[in-house]
Amino acid sequence: MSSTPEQRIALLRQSINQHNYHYYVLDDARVPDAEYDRLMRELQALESEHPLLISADSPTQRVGAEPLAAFKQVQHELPMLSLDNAFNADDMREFEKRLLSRLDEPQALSYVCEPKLDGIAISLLYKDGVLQRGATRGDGNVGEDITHNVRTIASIPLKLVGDDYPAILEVRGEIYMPKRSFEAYNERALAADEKPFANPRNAAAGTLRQLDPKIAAQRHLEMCCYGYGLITDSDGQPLQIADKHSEILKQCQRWGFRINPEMRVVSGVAACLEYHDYLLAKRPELSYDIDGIVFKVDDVELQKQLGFVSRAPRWAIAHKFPAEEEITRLLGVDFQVGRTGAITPVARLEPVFVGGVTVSNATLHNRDEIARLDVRINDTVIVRRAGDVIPKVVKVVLERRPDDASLIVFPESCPVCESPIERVEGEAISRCTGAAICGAQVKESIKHFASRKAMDVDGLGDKLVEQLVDEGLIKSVADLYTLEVEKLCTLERMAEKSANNLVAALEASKQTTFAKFLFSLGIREVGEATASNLAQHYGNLSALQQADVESLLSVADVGPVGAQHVYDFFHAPHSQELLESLQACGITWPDIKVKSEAELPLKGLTYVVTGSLETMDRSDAKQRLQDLGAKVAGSVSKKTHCVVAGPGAGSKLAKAQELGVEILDEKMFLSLLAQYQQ
Ligand code: JCF
Repeated sequence: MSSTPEQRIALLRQSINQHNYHYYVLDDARVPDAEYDRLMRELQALESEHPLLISADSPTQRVGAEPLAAFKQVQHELPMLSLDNAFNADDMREFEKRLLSRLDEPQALSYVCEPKLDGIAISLLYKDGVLQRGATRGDGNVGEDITHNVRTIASIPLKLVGDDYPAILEVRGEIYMPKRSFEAYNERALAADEKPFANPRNAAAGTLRQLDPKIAAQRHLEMCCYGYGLITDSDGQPLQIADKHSEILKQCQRWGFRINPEMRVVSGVAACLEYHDYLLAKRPELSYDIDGIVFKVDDVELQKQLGFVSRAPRWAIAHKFPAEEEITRLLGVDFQVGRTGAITPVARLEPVFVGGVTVSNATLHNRDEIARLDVRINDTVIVRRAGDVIPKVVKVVLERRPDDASLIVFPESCPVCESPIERVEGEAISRCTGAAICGAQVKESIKHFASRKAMDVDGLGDKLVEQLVDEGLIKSVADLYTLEVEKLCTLERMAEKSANNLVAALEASKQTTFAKFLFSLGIREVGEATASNLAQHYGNLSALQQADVESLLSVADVGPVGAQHVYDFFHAPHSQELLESLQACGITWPDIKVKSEAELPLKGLTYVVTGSLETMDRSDAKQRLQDLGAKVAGSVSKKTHCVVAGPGAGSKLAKAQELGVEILDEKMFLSLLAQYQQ
């Protein structure tokens, strides 16, 4: 039985909306991207054949509006509220005390807890289930109409799900840019010589402020629902859809909105404080920026009794986290020399409390970054410290630039050894060319050599390495093994016991593994994982020393740049000397039995793994392929032999289809592995 175009269009819209809901609201994709794309293409084709059947709430109509000339002002149906702040546990206890003193009966209070998203507050208006407009908060009464941009956001329903929605529904929430999308955006902006955003919040605000909706459609924004405004039936009578705030939000989720998966209902202020600590610890792992926790009395009847003070409800509070951005002054810039000679400009700051610690240094990355920020000494700057990430200067407050602000001069020669500083064409990094004669590079390579994941010399910390080099006791890593207790005891603050311990630790470090030894050499582009892959591949040092670039390129995770660095290292005369002297000191490791050709059936083949797999995570899949000798690459190209694609695979799968590369789904992949099971 065939259906009419109307029926087919309705069916397609319904399934696409359902897939969107599972994907964007429930985070639980129902169909592979390819299937979704097919439905979307079929709908687009039908609609272009029958343009009269196009409706504004069709999933094809998210983009396509013409750019606006200016923003319209809109009056919210009910005002958008703000939140009172708490900054510590005492403020929170005060909050609960205030609540209890206003309520008639003593009682245990239940609170809805949720992360406070650091984005842009918005209000969405639905009439008869169809999105009419989206507006910014503005002054709480009047905001700006951003409907054209809001329509491009996939987690905002154009039409509500189900058929039990009210005639009028005003939904409140936060629009934000996930951290990863923000980073990806900035990377692209920098590569295209465009201005990056200082943080995800600015990125969201800057995107919503665009008059042309195509821009918002290209950037990845999300919306999370946390409240509601006016809700009425078809006679305009206010409706109360549930008697708990948390239940109302769950109903909003059924209507198609995303609510925060971290949301909880807890009882009493002590549990609120526990939730605060839980989320503060989890903050770095969240995929979005938050600046605190919002607590709301869950009982709608109690909310009504408590009421408002001006624009802020008495029944809600934001417990703010320590700010991740602060304002301070740039006192000067030092230039640090790293292990490979890379010169990093480091901002010396007037100490400031940010991200939970006092910060007095922040990275300025490189010469281009200084130019991009247009930062000068004595400028007022914004520093950011998020999680355990190194603090960085993200912005200059130009309005506060003093008359005596002076330009930062990037040095021409190394501040430590005075060798010329060189910048390779097309690279952002400038490097000291001093290598082994540069004291800074020597110190950093010894620190690296002794570190835990390298030779693991217990007790040989950064400070001690600096002391040993400064006092002339060592000049290179090999000298470490000539250290004697007597000489060590001449160092300041070095007792005989510590000296004995250090010599014993050096002795113990001589028994190592091939991978750790390779990593400790500090070859450019050879991190822990690559060192381990090289060790597995070649099994012993002389095989690796004899490898040519082409052979190195067949090692997992080794690209052209890395291969060249490894080759150059083993062919430099001083490296030969170094390797010989280290082995002469007694450093040994067991050679690794290299797998035979028969054990590496996928040798010479390049795989790409994309999307999510059900039976294992991507890194396991990668390891299994590598164990069989395959090289696993991060992107699809002409050189790719095969792509393993799970649900949610996107552009990599499309590229593979375009290039005609073989594609395996999870089932086929598992049978491939089974075929080679030893
Ligand atoms: O996530 C937020 N930024 C957020 C802001 C969450 C909330 O529950 C809010 C809010 C602003 C006002 N609630 C109100 C009443």
